[in-house]
Amino acid sequence: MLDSSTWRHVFKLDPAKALTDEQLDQVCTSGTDAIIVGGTDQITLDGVLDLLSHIRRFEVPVVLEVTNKDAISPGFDYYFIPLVLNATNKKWMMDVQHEAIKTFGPMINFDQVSAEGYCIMNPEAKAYKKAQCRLPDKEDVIAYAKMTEHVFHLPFFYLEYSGTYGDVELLKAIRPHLKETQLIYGGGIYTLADAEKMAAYADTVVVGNSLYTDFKQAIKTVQIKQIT
Ligand code: 1GP
Repeated sequence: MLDSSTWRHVFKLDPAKALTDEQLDQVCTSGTDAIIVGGTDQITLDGVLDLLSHIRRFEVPVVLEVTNKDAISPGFDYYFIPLVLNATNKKWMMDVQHEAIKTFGPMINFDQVSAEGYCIMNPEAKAYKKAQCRLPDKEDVIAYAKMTEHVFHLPFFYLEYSGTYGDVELLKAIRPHLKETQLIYGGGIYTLADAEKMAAYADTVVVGNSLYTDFKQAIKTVQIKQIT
């Protein structure tokens, strides 16, 4: 069974984007708690397998965040299924996941599968547009967090600002409402200081895009594990 409760820092790698082999080695040996492979656009099985074959040579746990059922592969430690809570199109809360379980059900080891309650907060993010999200206010977000913990009993609530740095006050407001469900923050973390601010309230911070734009700074964000 997955024990992610101690994960403070996670890198997210996008199969549609490129790092050098040397950079990938550095990500895998950085001391991050896990690597999530995931993205929104142009996620192909080839891209997923390329990353998996590289990361698998290291000990770090590797997770596939399932966004395209045609790019699902065995060989990951865990599979995270995003349920987009603020999607107005039910397809992204229920239907794509249903289709994937229907197709792959007989092959799935459900001990490796966890659902993430996603709340996408950046209207410019590809995932926001794709899932036709509605922008929730603070009370809405807190209600989503409570539903995630008390109604759906999901292991993760993911406050997703993908591509932009989010509102730390909102994260702070969510914090007291989640005791069992792990609070994940992701979006616009470029520096250790960015990571530190969010890690004050999030159980886990996710660093993605900055690996592709400012690798040196991004890799240093792992140091929050020592200082928080
Ligand atoms: C994306 O939350 C992650 O799903 C990380 O966001 O790419 O903006 O770092 P960034």
